[in-house]
Amino acid sequence: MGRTTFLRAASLLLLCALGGCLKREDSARIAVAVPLTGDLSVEGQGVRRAVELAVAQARESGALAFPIEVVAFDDRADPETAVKAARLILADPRVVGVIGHFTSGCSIAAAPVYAQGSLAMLAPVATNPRLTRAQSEPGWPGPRNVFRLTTTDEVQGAAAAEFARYRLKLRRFAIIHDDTPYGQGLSEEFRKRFLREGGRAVLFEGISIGDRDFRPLLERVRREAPDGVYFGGLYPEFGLLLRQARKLGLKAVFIGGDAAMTAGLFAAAKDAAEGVYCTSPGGPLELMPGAEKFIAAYAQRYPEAEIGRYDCFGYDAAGVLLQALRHTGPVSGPGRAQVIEVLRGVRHRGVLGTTTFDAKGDTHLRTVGVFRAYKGKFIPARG
Ligand code: ABU
Repeated sequence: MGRTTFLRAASLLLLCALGGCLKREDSARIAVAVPLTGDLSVEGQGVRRAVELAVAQARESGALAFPIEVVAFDDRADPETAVKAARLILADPRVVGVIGHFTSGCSIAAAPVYAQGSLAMLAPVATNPRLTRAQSEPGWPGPRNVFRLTTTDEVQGAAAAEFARYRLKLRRFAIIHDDTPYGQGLSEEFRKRFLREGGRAVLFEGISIGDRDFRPLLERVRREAPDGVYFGGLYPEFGLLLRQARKLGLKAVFIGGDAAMTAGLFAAAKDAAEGVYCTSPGGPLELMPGAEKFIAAYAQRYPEAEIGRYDCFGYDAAGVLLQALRHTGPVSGPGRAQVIEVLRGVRHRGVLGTTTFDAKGDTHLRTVGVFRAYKGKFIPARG
């Protein structure tokens, strides 16, 4: 037994000792907490389906020696609702881990609730760096329980800035964000790297989720005549902004982040989406190491559903958690901390590649792809 494995085993024994005689359940539940209604429901439902697929496969293969089921919670992409859902999840003694939340705002709000009950949280797609950083700060109310399957906006924002500066050779950008932890954080990361690479930010401005009229802001953008506009936010606002920008005759190149890169963008922006660039952690699904089997299994189980950009992250989050549960069994109460301990050293080969976590809880997989909207689809961008 290596030193690390020995230390991990020793700390598990200590946890068991501290927890006294740990109560064991006969069965386990994995909670998935994502938006199941509202603008982001297409993405949330996709993640839920992917988690259910992974759990069904584990059940069917006999990989687990106990019954397991998925329970889904709708956080409506709203941080307050997410906290309420987190409290319900924590109160269920059969829940051994949670996959969620979808947005960074919900994830950041709910993570300390799960920490209070030593419940592992696997965030499939929330990209704000603060999510994992917060758990190393003083006052965190439990163990470091957050693990993230996607790379962060530090990486994504920098990738977009380098693409803009060196591939597109653009120098002046207007930057607009949606005032959420995700949108603002991503925009700040873009700006930081863009300035470092010799670019200029001629405007940095927030809008609000639900805004419908961007024309006064776009008039200001037009007066600045930037080469590009960077948008940090979700697809409904980005789609509307694109339409209004094109109507005003703005010729700038538009770049968005992963949450803009959805089928919903084409519905919201119509023709104005054409030529827009977006970054997305993980690169194209088809080129991911475990894509082929995943795509086939997904199509077989959900013949009516189109596979979404984020589903592979939900699927691998479930795979990682299931792998940990093979070691811990269906724990509850203080025993939930055992799942966290095992996750720290997990090594899971999934669709995204081989997931392992750094000391912060972030994945070591840091690929970011750049895509371009072309005839109603996103295709890998050449620059
Ligand atoms: N990164 C995709 C989901 C949006 C967010 O992080 O809030």
